[in-house]
Amino acid sequence: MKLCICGLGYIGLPTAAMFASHGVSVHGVDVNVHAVETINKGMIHIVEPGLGEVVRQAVKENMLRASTEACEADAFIICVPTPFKGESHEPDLSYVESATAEIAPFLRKGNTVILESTSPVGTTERVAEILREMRPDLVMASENTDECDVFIAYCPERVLPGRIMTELVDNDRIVGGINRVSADKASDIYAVFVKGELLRTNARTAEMSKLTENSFRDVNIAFANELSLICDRLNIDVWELIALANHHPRVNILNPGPGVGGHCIAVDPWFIVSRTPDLARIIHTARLVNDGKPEWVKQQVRNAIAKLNRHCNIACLGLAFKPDIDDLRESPSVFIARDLAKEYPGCVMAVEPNITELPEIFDGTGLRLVSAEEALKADIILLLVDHREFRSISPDFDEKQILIDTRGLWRK
Ligand code: SAJ
Repeated sequence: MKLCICGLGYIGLPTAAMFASHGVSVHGVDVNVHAVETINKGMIHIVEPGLGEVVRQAVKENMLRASTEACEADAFIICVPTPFKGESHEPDLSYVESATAEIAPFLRKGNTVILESTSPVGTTERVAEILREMRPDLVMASENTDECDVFIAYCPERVLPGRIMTELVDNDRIVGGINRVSADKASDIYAVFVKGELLRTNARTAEMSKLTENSFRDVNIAFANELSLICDRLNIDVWELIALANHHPRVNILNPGPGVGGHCIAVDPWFIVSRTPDLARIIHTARLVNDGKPEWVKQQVRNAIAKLNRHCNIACLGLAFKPDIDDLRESPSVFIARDLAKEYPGCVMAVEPNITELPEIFDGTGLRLVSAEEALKADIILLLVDHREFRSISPDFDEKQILIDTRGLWRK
């Protein structure tokens, strides 16, 4: 089998490498020339445990190569980003549409096209429509009939960054066909390496299921974040409260934090909200609660400065969007540290054990990257990420210091 995979990012490249290491000849496509060149040297342009070795081996054995252009294949997988557009939170499908247009000229009778990108409901049908317009010579899959030349399906990924190489193999997967035969064809393709169950359904249900999984988590984190605000007002330790409530056999509350980061949980719920704004009330409110948390954390810092009533320095512990990773993208901790550094010039430092250099977003803010040891001497200590390096410390603060612990790590 020969596969053409469009988009060689956090999902596309591991998927390409996984197929290639299971005997499938993979042609990867990306618009990023640096990514293409790096992969063709047998190296990787992203950080993911275990990925580098699989890519190196696959390239060496000539099973994986990258290019800026698509080519003929038996099946095509689209793994490009689907961000939202600014303040309106409308999904931006331009990458999916251009990847679809890119593969259209190479399609042949008997091919399968799979969309993996997280997408609003109806996007797989939109892919089919574009292909139908561009290739009137082929019968594209359509609902209610299994008669077609090209099979089209939606198959979302559910892997957790940091564990992608194992979760790709072990997780159950949803395979949603435009018609039944498309689900069967796509399922056969993933069966090459997936050991989890391959659960067949239609494309719309598969699209909604991806959005539902991440919205479920967002809503549950929002519940924990809302509790943290309520408990602060009522002078109750939210961590103790949650631990006690979770002793109930049917209660399982998640952890409050400084907000929700990353590219998935803070984005995907908007795809439901933008399609059904009048109905998605809890999902919408959860987004607002989680997006509002960084501002509340900054206010805690301002309150602490007012309480100390002197010139203060502030140490932000952790910048990544979650513990034990180096990924700073869309991290609430980054936004909090950046805004504080602008508000209190020269007074803010940060500790991030997983990076050696601050990203561009901090340019001109004067924020300093320091050791944990130095940070723990600051007047205000703002714990933002419960990295393992911080978990192993038991700090001893004096009464002149104020600890703001957004993760409940060092509470008394
Ligand atoms: N967070 C909390 N409290 C919690 C749990 C998480 O504040 O109790 C925060 C984290 O600190 C982080 C954010 O939520 O800022 C998201 O982290 P995460 O670990 O919940 O999820 P992601 O974004 O790394 O990966 C999610 C996963 N989805 C679900 O667990 C439902 C993953 O399986 C998906 O494949 C991934 O999104 C994706 O690509 O969609």
